[in-house]
Amino acid sequence: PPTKKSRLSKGVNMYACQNCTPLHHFNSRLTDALEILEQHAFFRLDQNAESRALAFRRGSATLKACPHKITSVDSLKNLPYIDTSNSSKAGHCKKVITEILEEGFSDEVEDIVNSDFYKTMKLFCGIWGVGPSTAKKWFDSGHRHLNDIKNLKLNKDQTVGLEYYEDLNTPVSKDEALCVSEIVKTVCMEIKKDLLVTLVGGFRRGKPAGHDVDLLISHPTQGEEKHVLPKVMEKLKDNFLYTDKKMSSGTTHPQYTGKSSTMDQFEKCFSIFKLDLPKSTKNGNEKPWKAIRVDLIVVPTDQYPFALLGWTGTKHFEREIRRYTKTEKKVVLTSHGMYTTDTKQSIEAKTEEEIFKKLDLEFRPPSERCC
Ligand code: DGT
Ligand code: MG
Repeated sequence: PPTKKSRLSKGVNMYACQNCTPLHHFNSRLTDALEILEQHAFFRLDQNAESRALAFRRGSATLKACPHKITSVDSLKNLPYIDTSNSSKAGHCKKVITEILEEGFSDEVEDIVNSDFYKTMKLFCGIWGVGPSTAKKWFDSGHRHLNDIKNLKLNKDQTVGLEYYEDLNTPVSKDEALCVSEIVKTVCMEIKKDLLVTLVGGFRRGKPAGHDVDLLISHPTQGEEKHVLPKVMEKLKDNFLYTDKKMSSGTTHPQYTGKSSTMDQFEKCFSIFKLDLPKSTKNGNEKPWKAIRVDLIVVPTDQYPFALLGWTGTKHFEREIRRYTKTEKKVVLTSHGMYTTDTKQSIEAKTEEEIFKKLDLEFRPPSERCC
């Protein structure tokens, strides 16, 4: 079982993967503020940007897991990553939460939201293929509008990201995601009738809208998934506005995959999909389709439960379950599998439930991983 240290009072645990974090919770006013601070820290790219951003995200995750509305500073006591007696880094979270509870707003958050820097960074980071470092470079050169960017040297992703900026920054509805999923399923069935297409990411957690559609493609027989992706892409070529295929490195054993927790070695395709809109949503001057970001990830069946867990998110949930696993269990968990850190012994699992069980974690269905 988790060590005593990792279990704190009020039912909120230290590792977000131990908590029940539903999509709808009681403290969104506070978590919205902390997530603005998180994003701002991430945008600034200064020395401790990452750990500062993480401190805000951890505070936010704690509040999301609170089974009640926080209405007083007193009730922050013992909350992980917020109560200062547990960590010095929690001080900033507590200060902002206190301001909002007592004044109704936080000057710091208001100043950030209204700043040229934050608004511009959000605008530029909304371009597919643009991260904070490129956005900041443009900001520092004096650029403030999308029009300023059009004549700069852009890579392929950024060029299409800019071209479809409006569509790609309009949330993808659950219906649209299901539509894309059905189209992909249909062509997969034509290739091999047992191919399995699974909608993962935020939609699997129950989000009503998202920024993209994440689909796992697998086959119940090991090896039958090989060579499928090029065929899927060929059959869908009229549905794609853009594709960026990533080859599998071939070394998908968890021991040999990269260090980064967000990268994996599956064969995959990052694409922009052209989804025809139903007649009822078309109006006269609008184009009859919508550009949607779609990721197709091909997963061998023996790694499927790990890929399912890894691609269901949230990003913070993934970071936390890997941190818990490494610290508390001395096990490395990736989207490919898990193994013990000392003897490098692989630990098998056939389902997500089995992964949680082998890690001595209470099972959290996708709808409770919204941290
Ligand atoms: P969204 O799309 O904004 O509504 O929210 P999500 O949760 O679907 O976020 P998304 O699509 O960025 O990522 C879904 C999950 O998949 C997330 O937990 C992280 C994981 N993921 C995303 N990209 C990669 C990747 O390149 N490699 C790996 N291993 N995982 C990834
Ligand atoms: Mg997604």
